[in-house]
Amino acid sequence: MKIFYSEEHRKHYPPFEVFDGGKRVPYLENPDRMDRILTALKKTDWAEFTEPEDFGLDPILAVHDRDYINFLASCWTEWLDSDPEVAASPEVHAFLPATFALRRKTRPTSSLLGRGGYYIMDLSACIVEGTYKAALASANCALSAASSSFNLHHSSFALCRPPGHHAGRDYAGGYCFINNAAVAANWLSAKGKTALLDIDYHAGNGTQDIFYEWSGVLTISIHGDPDFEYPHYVGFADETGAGEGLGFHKNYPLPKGTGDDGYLAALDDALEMIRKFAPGYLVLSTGMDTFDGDPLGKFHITRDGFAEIGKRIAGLNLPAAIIMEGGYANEALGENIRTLLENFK
Ligand code: SP5
Ligand code: ZN
Repeated sequence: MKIFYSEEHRKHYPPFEVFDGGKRVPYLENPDRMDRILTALKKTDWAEFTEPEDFGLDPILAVHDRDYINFLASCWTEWLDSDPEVAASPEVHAFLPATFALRRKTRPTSSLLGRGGYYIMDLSACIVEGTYKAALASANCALSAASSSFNLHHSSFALCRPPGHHAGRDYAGGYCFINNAAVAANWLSAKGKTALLDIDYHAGNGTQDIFYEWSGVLTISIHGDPDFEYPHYVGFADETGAGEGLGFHKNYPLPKGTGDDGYLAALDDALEMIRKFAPGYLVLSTGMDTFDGDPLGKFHITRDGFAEIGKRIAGLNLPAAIIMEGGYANEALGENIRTLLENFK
């Protein structure tokens, strides 16, 4: 199986994020996550590591706002220029605005912090020097997997970092900057009918927003109920698409403590919906933060659970572009991913 991977992610390593209550903690979405997965996959005899191709900006701009992407591209150098002393201090060393845009008709104002509050939805999408290049390389990994699904009619894995499913058309959030899975699904949808299934623990709010009013991609997300879990405001069961997209989005909000059985029941329902849609391609937003003991999750999926989840999804028999999203139990992450991927090789 082809594994699309770029070393470009390493310089996207913000030193901290801010948790609820204001607690500053080391950035959980860290390069070590990739090292754990690389180590596990290198032990197999089927992982074929490949550099991503460069697809340019067009397929990214097909799902993202141009001004937002320009903001990501220049944010770090503008931040350094605007206040070199603050920006370079070891206490700060990340771009993280402290003001948020209100839910009224609003606009990105011209100052950097005005654009930051407008384009970033929370305190876990810190921008540092390497962020934009890492995000582009990550999107190219996803596009390479999509292109491989199309050309080889076989599944492949995009080892994306930073992840993408919380990023919307014009916003970053939840460690995500460019919505890799949405970029890949949109690209694939021009080749054939495409379904996107999101199995990250958190609702795929960005993906939902991007495709909400369009019937071209069926989007489904299985996740912790937003009634108690991040991203808090998106991912409810009654959100099923709008306009032309009505009926082409489905959420499965699940309770705290969900284990293998409860999860697999929701998954079977989702797979049935995908079968009825009869796509030619599948994009799988793959978060491993549903794992029992993940520091950000409240589900109890076991390793055997991941084997079964992988087996059932692979049973769709579709060329899948498997896109890495979250998963923060680093010690278990590599083996969890290997267990899931075994089914698609
Ligand atoms: C891609 C992905 O999985 N992004 C998740 C981003 C979640 N960020 C919200 C952090 C909320 C922190 N809550 C702390 C609970 C620690 N026990
Ligand atoms: Zn997640």
